[in-house]
Order: sequence, then C-alpha cells, then structure tokens
Amino acid sequence: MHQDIDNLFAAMWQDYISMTPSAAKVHQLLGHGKAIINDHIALRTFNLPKVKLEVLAAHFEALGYQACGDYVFEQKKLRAKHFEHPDDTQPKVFISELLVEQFSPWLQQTVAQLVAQIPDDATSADDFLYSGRHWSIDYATYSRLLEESEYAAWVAAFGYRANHFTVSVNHLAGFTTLQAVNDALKHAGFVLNSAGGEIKGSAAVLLEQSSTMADRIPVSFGDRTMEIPSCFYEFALRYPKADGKLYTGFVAASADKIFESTNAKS
Ligand code: OOG
Ligand code: NI
Repeated sequence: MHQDIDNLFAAMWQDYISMTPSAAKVHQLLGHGKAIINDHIALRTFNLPKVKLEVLAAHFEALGYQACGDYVFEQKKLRAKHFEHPDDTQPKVFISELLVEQFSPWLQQTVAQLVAQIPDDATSADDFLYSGRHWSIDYATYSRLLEESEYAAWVAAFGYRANHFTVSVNHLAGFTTLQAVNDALKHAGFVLNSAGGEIKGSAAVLLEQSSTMADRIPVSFGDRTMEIPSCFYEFALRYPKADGKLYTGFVAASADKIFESTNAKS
C-alpha cells in the first residue's frame, strides 16, 4: 500500500488529467497558474466483495484517513461514505458503491463477470486507485448498462480512478462566491451540470457545490472506440458551523445531482 499521501494524490491527479482534457484549462482559469487546494476527490465501485467500498477505503485508512459520513441514494441504488484525514489540509475522499443486488439478473451477471477479470492481487496494489479498468467490455454491453444505471456503465467503462477532483473555493484567490466561479467558467465556454440548478446546496446546509459536465473522450471497447463522458471538475464552497470551523461533510441531496455530471444520456 502507498506510504505517502502526496504521492497517491499526485498519481491520481496525473491519471485524472489524462482522462479530463479540460481540467488543466479549468486549473489555469481559476488558479492563474498557482496551486489549487483540493476539497475532495471521489471514487466509484460495485458492492461485490472483491471491490466493495471498504476495499477502496482500506488504501486511504492505511494512510490515516477515517470514515466520517454515511450517505444513501435510494433512487440511484447507491451508498457512500466520506473519509477525512487528521491533517485537514489533505483532501477529503468520497467513495460510493452500486448496490448491485437491486438490479436485474442481467446486470448482476454482467458486473460479476467484469469484476471476476480483476487479478486477485490488483485491489491491494499501490496503484489500484488509479489503475482504471481491469476487464474487456464491448460497446453493446456498455450501452445496455446505461439503460439500467448511468453509474454502472461509467464504472464498467472507466474502472478505478478519481471521477473528479474538487476545487476548494474557500482557498481560491480572486473568487469569493460560487456564482463568480460559475460565471468565469461559463464565460470561458465550460458547460456546467444544471441538474437541480447550477448551484447545489446553500449556506443553510453549509455547502454549495457546482460542477462541469464530464469531458467526452474516446474509449476503446472490445469491438470499437467510442466517445463517451469521462471525468469532471467540481467546485465547493464551505460555510462555518456554530463552532466557527468549516463544515466538512457532504449533502446527500446535492451529491445525488453531482453524480449526474457523467451522464451519457440527456
Ligand atoms: C460522487 C458524487 C457526489 C459530492 O461532492 O457530493 C460528490 C460521484 O460522482 O462519484 O462528489
Ligand atoms: Ni464531489
């Protein structure tokens, strides 16, 4: 397992920008070339024993991260947890998993066949969290998964890697509101996720979030290469709790909409 948090996030960032051509441009636009503080990153998986949420979480727990919040997404048939590090300058981590048993027998069999192709030692290897897909899949299978679950299709196409990094707007020089960040992004031509409104959450729930719609990149399937949505960039502004410290949790109603940043179907 990784001994160094900075190495892990640096490797995940390299993988993420290779999947997300617009990320470097967003970074330049908001950071003016200076360092950007990441609020959090997110990973997705299936709840099968070999790759369930806890298997991914173990990589972070080995680096000192602790489980903090639990979230349920009934309609999307997902659950999630978020993890924090005692050093609060480290990004938070949001890990979700698809509740596979709630889907059709076809989806259950298909996902089981994908996961069966992962070598046993791959999930504990240092590079697992940026190792991508460990299976072959044809485009028709991806398309049929999309009909049942956008999330299932995304994991089937992209595997194990950060699906987004998140700019901490609290730490951005030159922007004090999320609206100003959104306006700068739209002016530069980026398309924002408008599900539930471009700004999800509010000061009242101590967290405002927005995100770009995922880039579309060519992905090789068993039978052909197709352009499909890959990864996106998120922006988060946190508000102080009664004790004066910034809220560190997530908001399920907002997260539910952020998931849709990778939707392939309109
Ligand atoms: C995670 C969506 C939720 C947030 O910040 O609420 C999320 C995902 O798309 O995998 O990132
Ligand atoms: Ni997020």
